[in-house]
Amino acid sequence: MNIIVADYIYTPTGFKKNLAVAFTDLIQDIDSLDGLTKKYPDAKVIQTEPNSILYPGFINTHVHLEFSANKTSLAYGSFKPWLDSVIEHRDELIGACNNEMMLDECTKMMRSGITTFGAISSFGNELEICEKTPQRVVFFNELIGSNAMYADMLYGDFQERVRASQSCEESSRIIPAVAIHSPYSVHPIILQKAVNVAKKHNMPLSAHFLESQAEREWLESSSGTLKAFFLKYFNSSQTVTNIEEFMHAFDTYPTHFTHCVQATEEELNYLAQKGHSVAHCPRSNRYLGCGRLAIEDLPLPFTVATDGLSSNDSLNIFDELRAAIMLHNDMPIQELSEKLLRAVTGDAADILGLNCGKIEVDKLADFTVVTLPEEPKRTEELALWTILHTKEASEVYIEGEKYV
Ligand code: MCF
Ligand code: FE
Repeated sequence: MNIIVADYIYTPTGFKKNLAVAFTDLIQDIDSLDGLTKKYPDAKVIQTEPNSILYPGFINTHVHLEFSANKTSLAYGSFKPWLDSVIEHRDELIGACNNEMMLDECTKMMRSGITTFGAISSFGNELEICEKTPQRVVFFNELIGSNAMYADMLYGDFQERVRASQSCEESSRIIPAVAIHSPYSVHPIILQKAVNVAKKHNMPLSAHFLESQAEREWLESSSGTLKAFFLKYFNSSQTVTNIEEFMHAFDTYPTHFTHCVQATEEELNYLAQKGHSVAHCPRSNRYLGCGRLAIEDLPLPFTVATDGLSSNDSLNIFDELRAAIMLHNDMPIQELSEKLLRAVTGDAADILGLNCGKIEVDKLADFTVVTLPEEPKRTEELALWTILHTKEASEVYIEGEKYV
Protein backbone atom coordinates (compact mmCIF):
# COMPACT_ATOMS: atom_id res chain seq x y z
CA MET A 1 0.00 0.00 0.00
CA ASN A 2 1.12 3.56 -0.81
CA ILE A 3 -0.21 6.82 0.52
CA ILE A 4 0.19 10.00 -1.52
CA VAL A 5 -0.23 13.45 0.02
CA ALA A 6 -0.61 16.75 -1.79
CA ASP A 7 -1.77 20.24 -0.79
CA TYR A 8 -4.89 19.73 -2.89
CA ILE A 9 -6.71 16.72 -4.30
CA TYR A 10 -8.90 17.15 -7.38
CA THR A 11 -12.02 15.06 -6.69
CA PRO A 12 -15.29 14.76 -8.63
CA THR A 13 -16.74 17.28 -6.15
CA GLY A 14 -13.91 19.81 -6.41
CA PHE A 15 -10.46 20.59 -4.98
CA LYS A 16 -10.03 19.28 -1.41
CA LYS A 17 -7.42 20.28 1.17
CA ASN A 18 -6.00 18.12 3.99
CA LEU A 19 -6.61 14.81 2.28
CA ALA A 20 -4.41 11.93 1.18
CA VAL A 21 -5.00 8.91 -1.05
CA ALA A 22 -4.11 5.28 -0.25
CA PHE A 23 -3.54 3.11 -3.29
CA THR A 24 -2.23 -0.13 -4.71
CA ASP A 25 -3.04 -0.55 -8.41
CA LEU A 26 -6.45 0.79 -7.41
CA ILE A 27 -7.44 3.69 -5.19
CA GLN A 28 -8.17 2.04 -1.83
CA ASP A 29 -9.04 4.89 0.50
CA ILE A 30 -9.28 8.68 0.75
CA ASP A 31 -8.91 10.31 4.16
CA SER A 32 -6.66 12.62 6.20
CA LEU A 33 -2.99 11.58 6.24
CA ASP A 34 -3.35 10.87 9.92
CA GLY A 35 -6.37 8.67 9.41
CA LEU A 36 -4.69 6.74 6.57
CA THR A 37 -1.38 6.14 8.39
CA LYS A 38 -3.32 4.76 11.34
CA LYS A 39 -5.33 2.43 9.12
CA TYR A 40 -2.32 1.38 7.00
CA PRO A 41 0.73 1.61 9.29
CA ASP A 42 2.99 -0.26 6.84
CA ALA A 43 2.16 1.91 3.83
CA LYS A 44 4.86 3.90 2.10
CA VAL A 45 4.07 7.64 2.32
CA ILE A 46 4.76 9.76 -0.77
CA GLN A 47 4.95 13.45 0.07
CA THR A 48 4.58 15.58 -3.06
CA GLU A 49 6.37 18.93 -3.37
CA PRO A 50 4.81 22.03 -1.78
CA ASN A 51 2.00 23.66 -3.83
CA SER A 52 1.13 20.41 -5.56
CA ILE A 53 -2.28 19.24 -6.72
CA LEU A 54 -3.05 15.55 -7.17
CA TYR A 55 -5.11 14.94 -10.32
CA PRO A 56 -6.34 11.71 -11.84
CA GLY A 57 -4.17 10.96 -14.90
CA PHE A 58 -5.26 13.01 -17.91
CA ILE A 59 -6.94 11.40 -20.93
CA ASN A 60 -6.24 12.46 -24.53
CA THR A 61 -9.13 10.81 -26.37
CA HIS A 62 -7.99 11.36 -29.98
CA VAL A 63 -4.48 11.23 -31.46
CA HIS A 64 -2.94 9.92 -34.72
CA LEU A 65 0.55 8.66 -33.76
CA GLU A 66 1.20 7.50 -37.34
CA PHE A 67 1.51 11.11 -38.46
CA SER A 68 4.15 12.02 -35.87
CA ALA A 69 6.74 12.82 -38.55
CA ASN A 70 4.81 15.81 -39.85
CA LYS A 71 6.36 19.19 -39.22
CA THR A 72 6.01 21.25 -42.40
CA SER A 73 4.73 18.73 -44.99
CA LEU A 74 1.00 19.14 -44.46
CA ALA A 75 -0.66 22.40 -45.51
CA TYR A 76 -2.37 24.25 -42.69
CA GLY A 77 -4.94 27.05 -43.02
CA SER A 78 -7.85 25.43 -44.79
CA PHE A 79 -9.31 21.93 -45.05
CA LYS A 80 -9.16 21.06 -48.75
CA PRO A 81 -5.48 22.04 -49.24
CA TRP A 82 -4.72 20.03 -46.08
CA LEU A 83 -6.51 16.96 -47.50
CA ASP A 84 -4.58 17.35 -50.78
CA SER A 85 -1.34 17.51 -48.84
CA VAL A 86 -2.27 14.36 -46.87
CA ILE A 87 -2.71 12.45 -50.14
CA GLU A 88 0.54 13.86 -51.49
CA HIS A 89 2.70 13.24 -48.40
CA ARG A 90 0.96 10.39 -46.62
CA ASP A 91 3.27 7.59 -47.74
CA GLU A 92 6.48 9.47 -47.01
CA LEU A 93 5.12 10.69 -43.63
CA ILE A 94 4.03 7.22 -42.55
CA GLY A 95 7.35 5.82 -43.82
CA ALA A 96 9.36 8.40 -41.87
CA CYS A 97 7.43 7.70 -38.70
CA ASN A 98 9.38 4.94 -36.97
CA ASN A 99 8.86 3.32 -33.57
CA GLU A 100 11.43 5.54 -31.91
CA MET A 101 9.59 8.67 -33.03
CA MET A 102 6.21 7.37 -31.86
CA LEU A 103 7.58 6.20 -28.52
CA ASP A 104 9.14 9.61 -28.03
CA GLU A 105 5.72 11.23 -28.59
CA CYS A 106 4.13 8.81 -26.09
CA THR A 107 6.78 9.73 -23.54
CA LYS A 108 6.20 13.44 -24.15
CA MET A 109 2.45 12.90 -23.71
CA MET A 110 3.15 11.11 -20.45
CA ARG A 111 5.36 13.94 -19.20
CA SER A 112 2.43 16.29 -19.85
CA GLY A 113 0.38 14.07 -17.53
CA ILE A 114 -1.48 11.89 -20.07
CA THR A 115 -1.94 8.38 -18.64
CA THR A 116 -4.51 7.22 -21.21
CA PHE A 117 -4.86 8.09 -24.88
CA GLY A 118 -7.07 7.11 -27.80
CA ALA A 119 -4.85 6.16 -30.77
CA ILE A 120 -6.56 6.37 -34.16
CA SER A 121 -4.76 3.81 -36.28
CA SER A 122 -5.21 3.58 -40.05
CA PHE A 123 -2.59 0.89 -40.68
CA GLY A 124 -1.90 -0.73 -37.34
CA ASN A 125 1.73 0.44 -37.48
CA GLU A 126 1.67 1.84 -33.95
CA LEU A 127 0.33 -1.30 -32.28
CA GLU A 128 3.78 -2.41 -31.11
CA ILE A 129 4.52 0.98 -29.54
CA CYS A 130 1.10 1.14 -27.92
CA GLU A 131 1.87 -2.25 -26.35
CA LYS A 132 5.22 -1.01 -25.06
CA THR A 133 4.18 2.37 -23.69
CA PRO A 134 3.06 2.25 -20.05
CA GLN A 135 -0.04 4.28 -20.83
CA ARG A 136 -3.49 2.82 -21.25
CA VAL A 137 -4.28 2.99 -24.99
CA VAL A 138 -7.75 2.84 -26.46
CA PHE A 139 -6.65 1.45 -29.81
CA PHE A 140 -9.09 2.76 -32.43
CA ASN A 141 -8.77 0.61 -35.55
CA GLU A 142 -9.76 2.97 -38.33
CA LEU A 143 -11.98 1.94 -41.23
CA ILE A 144 -11.61 4.00 -44.39
CA GLY A 145 -12.75 3.43 -48.00
CA SER A 146 -15.59 4.94 -49.96
CA ASN A 147 -15.26 2.94 -53.17
CA ALA A 148 -17.67 -0.03 -53.18
CA MET A 149 -15.25 -1.98 -55.42
CA TYR A 150 -12.53 -2.10 -52.77
CA ALA A 151 -14.85 -2.10 -49.77
CA ASP A 152 -14.62 -5.82 -49.03
CA MET A 153 -10.86 -5.84 -49.17
CA LEU A 154 -10.59 -2.77 -46.91
CA TYR A 155 -13.07 -4.28 -44.52
CA GLY A 156 -11.07 -7.51 -44.40
CA ASP A 157 -7.92 -5.58 -43.56
CA PHE A 158 -9.83 -3.69 -40.85
CA GLN A 159 -11.01 -6.99 -39.31
CA GLU A 160 -7.45 -8.28 -39.20
CA ARG A 161 -6.26 -5.15 -37.41
CA VAL A 162 -9.11 -5.45 -34.91
CA ARG A 163 -8.07 -9.03 -34.20
CA ALA A 164 -4.40 -8.06 -33.80
CA SER A 165 -5.35 -5.40 -31.23
CA GLN A 166 -7.59 -7.90 -29.42
CA SER A 167 -4.68 -10.30 -29.09
CA CYS A 168 -2.70 -7.66 -27.11
CA GLU A 169 -5.45 -7.09 -24.60
CA GLU A 170 -4.12 -9.51 -21.98
CA SER A 171 -0.45 -8.58 -22.10
CA SER A 172 -0.70 -4.77 -22.25
CA ARG A 173 -2.98 -1.87 -21.37
CA ILE A 174 -4.48 -1.85 -24.87
CA ILE A 175 -8.25 -1.61 -25.18
CA PRO A 176 -9.39 -2.58 -28.72
CA ALA A 177 -11.76 -0.08 -30.32
CA VAL A 178 -13.26 0.97 -33.67
CA ALA A 179 -12.97 4.25 -35.57
CA ILE A 180 -14.94 5.11 -38.69
CA HIS A 181 -12.81 7.66 -40.53
CA SER A 182 -15.61 9.97 -41.69
CA PRO A 183 -18.88 10.18 -43.66
CA TYR A 184 -17.06 11.31 -46.80
CA SER A 185 -14.52 8.49 -46.79
CA VAL A 186 -16.39 5.35 -45.66
CA HIS A 187 -18.97 3.42 -47.68
CA PRO A 188 -22.26 2.99 -45.75
CA ILE A 189 -22.25 -0.80 -46.13
CA ILE A 190 -18.91 -1.41 -44.45
CA LEU A 191 -19.64 1.41 -42.04
CA GLN A 192 -22.63 -0.46 -40.66
CA LYS A 193 -20.63 -3.68 -40.41
CA ALA A 194 -17.93 -1.91 -38.40
CA VAL A 195 -20.49 -0.31 -36.09
CA ASN A 196 -21.85 -3.80 -35.46
CA VAL A 197 -18.35 -5.07 -34.58
CA ALA A 198 -18.00 -2.33 -31.93
CA LYS A 199 -21.47 -3.08 -30.63
CA LYS A 200 -20.94 -6.84 -30.49
CA HIS A 201 -17.69 -6.56 -28.53
CA ASN A 202 -18.77 -3.53 -26.51
CA MET A 203 -15.79 -1.54 -27.87
CA PRO A 204 -15.43 2.24 -27.79
CA LEU A 205 -16.49 3.70 -31.15
CA SER A 206 -15.46 7.00 -32.71
CA ALA A 207 -15.79 8.89 -36.01
CA HIS A 208 -14.59 12.20 -37.47
CA PHE A 209 -17.76 14.13 -38.25
CA LEU A 210 -18.60 17.56 -39.69
CA GLU A 211 -15.14 18.94 -39.25
CA SER A 212 -15.17 21.52 -42.06
CA GLN A 213 -17.57 23.57 -44.15
CA ALA A 214 -16.18 21.74 -47.19
CA GLU A 215 -17.25 18.38 -45.70
CA ARG A 216 -20.72 19.76 -45.01
CA GLU A 217 -21.17 21.02 -48.58
CA TRP A 218 -19.98 17.74 -50.04
CA LEU A 219 -22.35 15.70 -47.87
CA GLU A 220 -25.30 18.03 -48.50
CA SER A 221 -25.04 18.48 -52.25
CA SER A 222 -21.90 16.76 -53.63
CA SER A 223 -20.54 20.25 -54.23
CA GLY A 224 -17.94 22.67 -52.87
CA THR A 225 -14.17 22.35 -52.73
CA LEU A 226 -14.21 18.60 -52.06
CA LYS A 227 -15.77 18.00 -55.48
CA ALA A 228 -12.45 18.54 -57.25
CA PHE A 229 -10.71 16.38 -54.61
CA PHE A 230 -13.01 13.38 -55.15
CA LEU A 231 -12.91 13.73 -58.92
CA LYS A 232 -9.13 13.91 -58.98
CA TYR A 233 -8.25 11.15 -56.55
CA PHE A 234 -11.27 8.86 -56.51
CA ASN A 235 -12.91 9.56 -59.86
CA SER A 236 -16.23 10.11 -58.13
CA SER A 237 -18.63 13.04 -58.31
CA GLN A 238 -21.22 11.92 -55.75
CA THR A 239 -21.07 11.59 -52.00
CA VAL A 240 -21.61 8.01 -50.75
CA THR A 241 -23.84 9.12 -47.89
CA ASN A 242 -25.48 12.20 -46.39
CA ILE A 243 -25.49 13.73 -42.92
CA GLU A 244 -28.75 12.17 -41.81
CA GLU A 245 -27.96 8.69 -43.07
CA PHE A 246 -24.53 8.82 -41.44
CA MET A 247 -25.92 9.90 -38.07
CA HIS A 248 -28.59 7.19 -38.18
CA ALA A 249 -25.94 4.52 -38.65
CA PHE A 250 -24.89 5.16 -35.02
CA ASP A 251 -28.40 5.34 -33.54
CA THR A 252 -28.07 2.23 -31.41
CA TYR A 253 -24.54 2.62 -30.07
CA PRO A 254 -23.04 5.63 -28.21
CA THR A 255 -20.22 7.07 -30.29
CA HIS A 256 -17.49 9.63 -29.67
CA PHE A 257 -17.70 12.04 -32.65
CA THR A 258 -14.55 14.04 -33.33
CA HIS A 259 -14.78 17.76 -34.26
CA CYS A 260 -18.51 18.43 -35.08
CA VAL A 261 -17.54 22.08 -35.59
CA GLN A 262 -19.96 22.46 -38.50
CA ALA A 263 -22.91 20.54 -36.99
CA THR A 264 -26.14 22.50 -36.59
CA GLU A 265 -27.99 22.87 -33.30
CA GLU A 266 -30.56 20.37 -34.55
CA GLU A 267 -27.91 17.80 -35.44
CA LEU A 268 -26.15 18.23 -32.09
CA ASN A 269 -29.47 17.79 -30.28
CA TYR A 270 -30.09 14.64 -32.26
CA LEU A 271 -26.66 13.24 -31.33
CA ALA A 272 -27.27 14.18 -27.69
CA GLN A 273 -30.59 12.38 -27.67
CA LYS A 274 -28.87 9.19 -28.88
CA GLY A 275 -26.31 9.30 -26.06
CA HIS A 276 -23.31 10.36 -28.19
CA SER A 277 -20.45 12.68 -27.25
CA VAL A 278 -17.89 14.95 -28.93
CA ALA A 279 -14.08 15.06 -28.99
CA HIS A 280 -13.11 18.71 -29.26
CA CYS A 281 -9.72 19.43 -30.88
CA PRO A 282 -9.28 23.21 -30.61
CA ARG A 283 -5.82 23.59 -32.16
CA SER A 284 -6.52 21.12 -34.97
CA ASN A 285 -9.72 22.99 -35.85
CA ARG A 286 -7.88 26.31 -35.84
CA TYR A 287 -4.91 25.05 -37.88
CA LEU A 288 -7.10 23.43 -40.55
CA GLY A 289 -9.34 26.51 -40.82
CA CYS A 290 -12.42 24.58 -39.70
CA GLY A 291 -13.80 27.12 -37.23
CA ARG A 292 -14.62 27.02 -33.53
CA LEU A 293 -16.81 24.44 -31.82
CA ALA A 294 -19.29 26.40 -29.68
CA ILE A 295 -18.67 24.44 -26.47
CA GLU A 296 -20.64 27.01 -24.46
CA ASP A 297 -23.85 25.80 -26.15
CA LEU A 298 -22.96 22.15 -26.65
CA PRO A 299 -25.90 19.95 -25.64
CA LEU A 300 -23.76 16.81 -25.23
CA PRO A 301 -20.75 15.73 -23.15
CA PHE A 302 -17.34 16.44 -24.64
CA THR A 303 -13.63 15.66 -24.22
CA VAL A 304 -10.65 17.77 -25.30
CA ALA A 305 -8.02 16.09 -27.48
CA THR A 306 -4.88 17.02 -29.38
CA ASP A 307 -5.61 15.15 -32.65
CA GLY A 308 -2.37 14.09 -34.36
CA LEU A 309 0.76 16.00 -35.35
CA SER A 310 -0.93 15.93 -38.76
CA SER A 311 -2.92 18.94 -37.56
CA ASN A 312 -1.09 20.16 -34.48
CA ASP A 313 2.29 21.26 -33.16
CA SER A 314 2.44 19.11 -30.02
CA LEU A 315 0.61 16.33 -28.19
CA ASN A 316 0.97 18.12 -24.85
CA ILE A 317 -2.43 18.28 -23.15
CA PHE A 318 -1.59 21.52 -21.35
CA ASP A 319 -0.72 23.22 -24.66
CA GLU A 320 -4.18 22.11 -25.83
CA LEU A 321 -5.98 23.37 -22.76
CA ARG A 322 -4.25 26.76 -22.99
CA ALA A 323 -5.27 26.99 -26.64
CA ALA A 324 -8.86 26.18 -25.65
CA ILE A 325 -8.81 29.04 -23.17
CA MET A 326 -7.70 31.45 -25.90
CA LEU A 327 -10.07 30.09 -28.55
CA HIS A 328 -13.18 30.30 -26.38
CA ASN A 329 -12.46 33.87 -25.43
CA ASP A 330 -16.04 34.83 -24.57
CA MET A 331 -16.49 32.18 -21.88
CA PRO A 332 -15.90 33.06 -18.20
CA ILE A 333 -12.31 31.91 -17.70
CA GLN A 334 -12.60 30.13 -14.32
CA GLU A 335 -15.70 28.21 -15.31
CA LEU A 336 -14.13 27.27 -18.64
CA SER A 337 -10.95 26.03 -16.93
CA GLU A 338 -12.95 23.79 -14.61
CA LYS A 339 -14.98 22.45 -17.52
CA LEU A 340 -11.79 21.72 -19.50
CA LEU A 341 -10.20 19.78 -16.63
CA ARG A 342 -13.35 17.68 -16.27
CA ALA A 343 -13.28 17.09 -20.04
CA VAL A 344 -9.79 15.51 -19.85
CA THR A 345 -10.46 13.46 -16.70
CA GLY A 346 -13.82 12.17 -15.45
CA ASP A 347 -15.89 13.04 -18.53
CA ALA A 348 -13.37 11.41 -20.88
CA ALA A 349 -13.33 8.24 -18.74
CA ASP A 350 -17.13 8.07 -18.60
CA ILE A 351 -17.39 8.54 -22.35
CA LEU A 352 -14.80 5.85 -23.18
CA GLY A 353 -16.06 3.52 -20.46
CA LEU A 354 -12.78 3.49 -18.51
CA ASN A 355 -12.35 2.86 -14.79
CA CYS A 356 -10.01 5.83 -14.33
CA GLY A 357 -10.18 9.63 -14.60
CA LYS A 358 -11.51 10.21 -11.08
CA ILE A 359 -9.98 10.22 -7.62
CA GLU A 360 -12.51 7.92 -6.08
CA VAL A 361 -12.24 4.58 -4.21
CA ASP A 362 -11.99 1.55 -6.58
CA LYS A 363 -10.82 3.58 -9.58
CA LEU A 364 -7.46 2.70 -11.17
CA ALA A 365 -4.58 4.49 -9.45
CA ASP A 366 -3.63 6.74 -12.40
CA PHE A 367 -2.36 10.07 -11.06
CA THR A 368 -0.80 13.23 -12.38
CA VAL A 369 0.82 15.58 -9.89
CA VAL A 370 0.88 19.24 -10.92
CA THR A 371 3.08 21.62 -8.94
CA LEU A 372 2.25 25.32 -8.99
CA PRO A 373 5.13 27.82 -8.96
CA GLU A 374 3.97 29.36 -5.67
CA GLU A 375 1.31 28.95 -3.04
CA PRO A 376 -2.09 29.53 -4.69
CA LYS A 377 -3.84 32.49 -3.09
CA ARG A 378 -7.37 31.37 -3.92
CA THR A 379 -8.88 27.88 -4.29
CA GLU A 380 -11.43 29.18 -6.85
CA GLU A 381 -8.61 29.75 -9.34
CA LEU A 382 -6.78 26.41 -9.01
CA ALA A 383 -8.12 25.09 -12.32
CA LEU A 384 -6.96 28.16 -14.24
CA TRP A 385 -3.53 28.30 -12.55
CA THR A 386 -3.06 24.60 -13.27
CA ILE A 387 -3.67 25.17 -16.98
CA LEU A 388 -1.67 28.37 -17.28
CA HIS A 389 1.42 27.35 -15.31
CA THR A 390 1.92 23.72 -16.30
CA LYS A 391 4.01 22.47 -19.18
CA GLU A 392 4.94 19.16 -17.57
CA ALA A 393 3.63 17.13 -14.66
CA SER A 394 5.95 16.69 -11.68
CA GLU A 395 4.94 13.05 -11.08
CA VAL A 396 2.89 10.50 -13.05
CA TYR A 397 1.50 7.15 -11.83
CA ILE A 398 -0.28 4.50 -13.86
CA GLU A 399 -2.06 1.69 -12.01
CA GLY A 400 -0.05 2.58 -8.94
CA GLU A 401 3.39 2.50 -10.65
CA LYS A 402 5.46 5.68 -10.83
CA TYR A 403 6.63 6.51 -14.38
CA VAL A 404 7.61 10.21 -14.08
O1 MCF B 1 -8.48 14.66 -37.44
C1 MCF B 1 -7.60 15.10 -38.43
C2 MCF B 1 -8.39 15.81 -39.48
N1 MCF B 1 -9.49 15.03 -40.02
C3 MCF B 1 -9.37 13.79 -40.58
N2 MCF B 1 -8.39 12.94 -40.55
C4 MCF B 1 -7.21 13.01 -39.94
C5 MCF B 1 -6.78 13.97 -39.01
N3 MCF B 1 -5.50 13.75 -38.73
C6 MCF B 1 -5.14 12.67 -39.39
N4 MCF B 1 -6.14 12.21 -40.14
C7 MCF B 1 -5.99 11.02 -40.99
C8 MCF B 1 -7.05 9.99 -40.92
O2 MCF B 1 -6.94 9.16 -39.85
O3 MCF B 1 -5.95 11.38 -42.32
C9 MCF B 1 -6.05 10.22 -43.08
C10 MCF B 1 -6.88 9.26 -42.25
O4 MCF B 1 -6.20 8.08 -42.10
C11 MCF B 1 -6.54 10.42 -44.45
S1 MCF B 1 -7.90 11.47 -44.70
C12 MCF B 1 -8.21 11.39 -46.37
FE1 FE C 1 -8.32 13.14 -36.15
